[in-house]
Amino acid sequence: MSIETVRVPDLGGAEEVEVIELTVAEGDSVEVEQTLLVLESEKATMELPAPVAGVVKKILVAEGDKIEREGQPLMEIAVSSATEAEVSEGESADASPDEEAPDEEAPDEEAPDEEAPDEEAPDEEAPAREDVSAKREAPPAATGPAADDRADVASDAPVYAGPYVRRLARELGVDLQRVEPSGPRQRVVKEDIQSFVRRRLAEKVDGGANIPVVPSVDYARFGAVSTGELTKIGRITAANMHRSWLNVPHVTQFDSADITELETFRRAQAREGEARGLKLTPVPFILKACAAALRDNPVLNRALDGTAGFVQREYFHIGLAVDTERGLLVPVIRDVDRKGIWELAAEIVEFAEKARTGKLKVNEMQGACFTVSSLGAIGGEGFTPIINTPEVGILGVSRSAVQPVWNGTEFAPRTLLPLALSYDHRMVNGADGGRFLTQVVALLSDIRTLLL
Ligand code: CAO
Repeated sequence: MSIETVRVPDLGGAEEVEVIELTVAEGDSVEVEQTLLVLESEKATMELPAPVAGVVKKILVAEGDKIEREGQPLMEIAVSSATEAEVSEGESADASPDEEAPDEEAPDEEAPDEEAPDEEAPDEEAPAREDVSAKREAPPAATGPAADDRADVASDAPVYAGPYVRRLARELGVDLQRVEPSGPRQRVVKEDIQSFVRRRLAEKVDGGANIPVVPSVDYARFGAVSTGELTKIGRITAANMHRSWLNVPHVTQFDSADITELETFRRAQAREGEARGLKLTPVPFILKACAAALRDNPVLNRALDGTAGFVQREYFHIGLAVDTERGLLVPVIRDVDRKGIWELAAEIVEFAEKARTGKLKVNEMQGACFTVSSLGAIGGEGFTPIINTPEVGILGVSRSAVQPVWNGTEFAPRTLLPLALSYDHRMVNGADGGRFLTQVVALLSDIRTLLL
């Protein structure tokens, strides 16, 4: 019997080489070419095959050890005389035993017992091997470029990968469970991560998720121009609107409320308004009607939570869009359902003033369930407001106008208020939206019901 020392081979200049897996234990019998251990550098993972058959006598390194130099002894294999005779016979027949062991003779099939040390080694004995120790499930049949997406693999399936590959995956945000391994013994190697990332990036482009770029135009070619910059509020609004436009499938539904009686009542409050130092506009009535409709149509008072859930709010805070010189601001009027018309009117004036003088606090613009955007004082017959996502609804109010309405016997002059409800069709169905808007219309058309 003689002792064969297995040494670190020529590493081709690789640095920071580490022993990432020992596939045999002391006392194991090994065949020629059977994998003894796996080394990994930043460039590659390599298996070290047994140069001779015999019994592993001594293992001189542990998993996680850094390789110091080429030629460093790694393992000692006791070679029996019978085996030695075989080896020398083989050597005399062909001086290159390496080439005699083609890939098809993979030791996995040849010596299943020796090749399954992982099951024999409990995790407690080799915690560092936890991620590489269990046998990996056979990968699904590769079917081309998309086969890397292993969404079907159980998330707790063990993954064979060394520390460098794991670090690379972490840095790139790649879930190793989803990467198809191509390395030896179902090992994920650096190239697998790279091609995974390449494919995902290509998918993004092919999948149309990228937005075509609007070409820039030299407007000065066509006449005099000047340039300017968006205000900070303008930039934030632009980003929010873009996000909502891209994410939310908007539906906008239109109706008109007959506010003839509301207007008569409102005008009758002029003296009371003077006494309070307030002007009563249609907006507080609209807020009040929305709070009642949110209460009765709770789906509009939800927020989507991820793709499968929602949050049902039990409070009724409503944002009110305020036009300011610096841009659009949306203060939030809290607990609209519990406040009276005058109280709401006072808050609107206070918030509009704060918004226009830059005094709104951040928390006064948070927590809305729904938004009202009124262009009534400005004009227009209708517009399609963009939802302030993650809210699921917004009411756009346009300018009321006196119009002839058929009352069954004749046309009568009535004041009609055009309303447009935009809703997030992922959460709100047309029927929900229809019921909500119909209720708002009914409440504004008969304001006595608002008191109920
Ligand atoms: N139809 C007809 N007249 C209306 C009306 C309507 N729907 N809504 C308000 N008015 C009248 C008011 O009654 C008032 O007239 P009087 O002085 O004769 O009474 C006048 O318009 C001015 O109202 P106001 O603007 O001072 O107050 P308001 O309560 O109507 O609105 C606020 C308050 C803060 C909503 C408003 O000032 C504002 O900023 N609106 C713009 C919101 C906006 O920009 N939305 C778009 C967002 S998306 O880009």
